Amino acid sequence: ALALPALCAPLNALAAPLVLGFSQVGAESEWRTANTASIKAAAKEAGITLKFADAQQKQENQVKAIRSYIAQKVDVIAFSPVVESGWDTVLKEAKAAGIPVILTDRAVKVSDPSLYASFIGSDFVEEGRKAGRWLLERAARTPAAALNIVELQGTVGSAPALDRKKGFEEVIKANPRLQIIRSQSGEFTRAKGKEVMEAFLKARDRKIDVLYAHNDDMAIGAIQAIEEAGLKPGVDIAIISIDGVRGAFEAMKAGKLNVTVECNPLLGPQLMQLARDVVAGKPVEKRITVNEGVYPAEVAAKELPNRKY
Ligand code: GZL
Repeated sequence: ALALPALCAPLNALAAPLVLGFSQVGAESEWRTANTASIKAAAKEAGITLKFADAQQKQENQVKAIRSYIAQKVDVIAFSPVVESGWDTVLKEAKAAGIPVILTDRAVKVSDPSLYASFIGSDFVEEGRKAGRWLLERAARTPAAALNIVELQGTVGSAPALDRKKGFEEVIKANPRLQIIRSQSGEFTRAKGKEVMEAFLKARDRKIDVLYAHNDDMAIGAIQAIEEAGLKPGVDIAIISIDGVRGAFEAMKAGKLNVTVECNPLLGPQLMQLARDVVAGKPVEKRITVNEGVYPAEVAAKELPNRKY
């Protein structure tokens, strides 16, 4: 009998590692690539077994992945919801299976907030406000009659697209000379951002003074379209974007982008700690935000070597 506890100890030490099932939006942008890398590296570092699925930006693929994690009886599920709505059913299934769910990066609109344990991600409305404040200050220095803005929105129905639009419009309404004359989704990708910007430029009825892009990848695609139209991005058309990825700092160094609002993708370590706490039944904060800055072109060259994504 004495030997038994000793025997058990090593077995306890070898207890199965925590299993986390993660459903990722896709691989649509530099931001997403950095986010995925952070999650995978942090899981390895934490000794957590990560099951990972890329949904190619389709909600039905995320629902399928979450259902497969429920069937596999993982310890905890986490996901970045591609759009805000349509999650009640599958989250109720996870709850019925007794598997806690953590939201990362983007939020959901659900009937019952107990359907998820915690949401860790940026405040997208504040990111939109920061973009608007930069433009307000610039407009105050530019005594032009009006500043016509075109907007490249993120994925239709996604929290970042809805909230970045909301925050930006809330701030720029302080200056009636600032008008959004066209707004369309570029789906957070360079290719679609370029395609939509080409269409904006072809409609020659109104001069375009400013581009507000909900992420750097669409801004970088738009920069190509602006150059192909014979205009100078960052000069003829001021460009404001969000994420703060390396490509944005390189574009600012080249004088083609005016400012990027940081949106931190490096959520991996915090997610792993949150997963452990949730599985251990520890109380966790319902809403965890990350601190983020604003980087105008003037600081790009100095800041570029410090960038982690
Ligand atoms: C923001 C994230 C957005 C990024 C885009 O947290 O959801 O999705 O801004 C990414 O680059 O595609």
